[in-house]
Amino acid sequence: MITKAFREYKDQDVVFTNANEDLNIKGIIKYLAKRAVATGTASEKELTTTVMVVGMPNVGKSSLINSLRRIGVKKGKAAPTGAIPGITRTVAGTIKVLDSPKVYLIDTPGVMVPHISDPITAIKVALTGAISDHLFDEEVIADYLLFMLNQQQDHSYMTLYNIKEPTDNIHEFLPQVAKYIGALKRGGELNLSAAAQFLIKQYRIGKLGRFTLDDICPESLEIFMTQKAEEGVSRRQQKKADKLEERKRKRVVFQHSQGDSKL
Ligand SMILES: Nc1nc2c(ncn2[C@@H]2O[C@H](COP(=O)(O)OP(=O)(O)OP(=O)(O)O)[C@@H](O)[C@H]2O)c(=O)[nH]1
Ligand SMILES: [Mg+2]
Repeated sequence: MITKAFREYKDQDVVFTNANEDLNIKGIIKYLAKRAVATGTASEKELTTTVMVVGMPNVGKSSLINSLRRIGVKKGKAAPTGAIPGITRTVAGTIKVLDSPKVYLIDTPGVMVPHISDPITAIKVALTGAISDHLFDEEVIADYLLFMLNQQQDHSYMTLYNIKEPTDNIHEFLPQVAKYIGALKRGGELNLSAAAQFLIKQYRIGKLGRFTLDDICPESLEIFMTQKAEEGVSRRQQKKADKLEERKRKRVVFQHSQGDSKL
């Protein structure tokens, strides 16, 4: 369904993968190999391609490279990976993932959009782990997660955490989870922040079900892209207006200082 939505939206090539299970890795290698072109001298020509792997932080770029290398050239981990954003810090050369044709990948540090105007989008980005956990309020993120679960009528949290009835109140929900996992502060008070962090982690490892936070269909992709384009235009217009204002202000200051010097 999601693959279809992306394919239908501007004919993009999309493939779902799982670096832990090497899912569709051979298919990606074949796809890359097809892009190899002849390089080198006339006597020593070889087919080769170099591809840069880009994306938001912590989405699995380096893990994908390692997975491609494991299958393609049967070699071990070449790119460092980890469950927090910002593991890859620099662009450090190429990594070979196939010998013939030669396919090289370039791992890159995750890139975050400079500004997220929509607070819900910001919460979704935080929930998926693209922003460092200390930069947001975990209880707000857990509240959104509870909302998403309820919206899908997925009340499996009741059996998972021994909760008697469905709730949409995070202030009722978190204490029950904290109790269930035994998250206590010194002095015996329930540690709600630890309960929220626990839930976020459970979501990220798929224990609360596997679902996308965005509604993905060709229509919603179209709406999203149009909104982004409009936001881009209005930001550019705002920047222009700010520059003009700044120039005007400088001119006034300059005229004042000229006037002052005549006194
Ligand atoms: N379940 C699952 N976990 C994955 C997959 N790919 C990566 N991970 C996990 O996601 C976390 C981030 O993986 P990385 O490969 O370091 O992500 P990255 O995009 O290179 O991150 P940065 O270098 O910080 O931008 C790690 O804990 C991986 O084990 C996947 O396909 N499935
Ligand atoms: Mg990385």
